[in-house]
Amino acid sequence: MFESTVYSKRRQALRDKVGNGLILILGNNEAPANYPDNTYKFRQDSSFLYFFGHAHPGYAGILDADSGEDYFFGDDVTMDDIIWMGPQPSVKELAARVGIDKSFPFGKLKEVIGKAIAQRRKIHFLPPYRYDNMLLLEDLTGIRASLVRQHSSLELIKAVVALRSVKEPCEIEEIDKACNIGYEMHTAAMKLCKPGVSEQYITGVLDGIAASYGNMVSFATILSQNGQTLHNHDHSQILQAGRLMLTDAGAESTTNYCSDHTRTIPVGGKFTSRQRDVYSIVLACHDRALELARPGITYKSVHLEVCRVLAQGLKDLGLMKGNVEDAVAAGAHALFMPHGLGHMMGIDVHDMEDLGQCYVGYDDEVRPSKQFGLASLRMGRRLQEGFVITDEPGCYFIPDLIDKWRADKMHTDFLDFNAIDKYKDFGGIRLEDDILIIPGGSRFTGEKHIPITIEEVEEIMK
Ligand SMILES: [Mn+2]
Repeated sequence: MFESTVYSKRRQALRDKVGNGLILILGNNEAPANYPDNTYKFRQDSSFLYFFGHAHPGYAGILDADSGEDYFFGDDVTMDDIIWMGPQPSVKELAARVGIDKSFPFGKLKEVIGKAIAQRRKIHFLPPYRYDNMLLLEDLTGIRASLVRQHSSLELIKAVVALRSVKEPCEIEEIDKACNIGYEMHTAAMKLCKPGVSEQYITGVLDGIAASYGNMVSFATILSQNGQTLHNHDHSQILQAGRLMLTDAGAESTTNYCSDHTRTIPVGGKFTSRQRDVYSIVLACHDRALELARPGITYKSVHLEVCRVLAQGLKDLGLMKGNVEDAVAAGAHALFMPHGLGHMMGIDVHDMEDLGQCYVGYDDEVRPSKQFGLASLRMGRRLQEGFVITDEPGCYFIPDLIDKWRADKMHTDFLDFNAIDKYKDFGGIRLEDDILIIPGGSRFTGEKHIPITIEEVEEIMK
């Protein structure tokens, strides 16, 4: 946790932005896995962490934008809890640690909300993504659980996005720590990536590293020889010489700040010449984004420039043809890169995705696209100092997609399907780093940069 003033200042800024009414921020609760007492590892709601700090289940907070007061709700532990879990701080103490002097039992929440509704005051809440909180909101507001998401407050969503998008120095320090764990994970994967080793074993080692240095992985690890499947969670393969292994993995710091890196490396430690060709193109894309990312530029324009680098590289390789600018405008390159260049990162690996991607990555100026590929760009708007985003271009050969586009005669002016067919056994390459936007440019987050050039990767895998 940070100093209590960090949270007091954030809540004051939120009250100022929202202006009036009650702002209700719900924490998360335990989620049973296979019976009530055997739960998934607990993860607090990220907005609750941001404004109320505490990473334990069973709490809620209210900010009164009219009176300027904040309330913290939760139940003190019983003797039975102490016997099983040990002594715990009182709710009053927890509230004080985040600068709040008014704390109440959880049951009081309904009374406070009910009174405000009776007074016709606006109740602002964020769109819930857990079903128990949808049911709680139904109980508190009278809005049916299936409809509560639609009644979430757009003013509150926009205010939270505005605050959480720009990272404070104390947050950047935590993201750097998460990235340091990411370095340990990815360099371990590079050392283990040998023929005969199972994907599952390396995945397990990485998950263990995340848990041993910090909190846990920031999302389910993607690790596969079949890197052409973008989010491949199947780890059933045994590594084979000549294949590539794609690892997209990250960690959470002890305060739940995230990292998210991807590397694609040759099983056994030496790239083939065909792998070098494609890898060099993706690396050029990655580096181009770094050159361009700075305050004031839209990330959509960076994405499109990266797509032009990709298309030019694939044209030089004989897989694409025609005018590169036109090919990218038409979306032909999306056969090879059907996803976006990156997303925001913070207390969530896809930061604030629960609040709505159109509010996090887009605004009145930059609107989401419906074009295949570009539609998957999570972050399009103008970059600001203090944003933390990912730079993650890729190049994939997805046999089913290639066959479909060929059959549908898609973009035949720009794609040479006879040449592309020869790459259907290639797999996929993605390279991802996390960057902080600083005056005039960007910097990598974390102390050490995970090997990324062909020389660096082959060196560490020796
Ligand atoms: Mn990512």
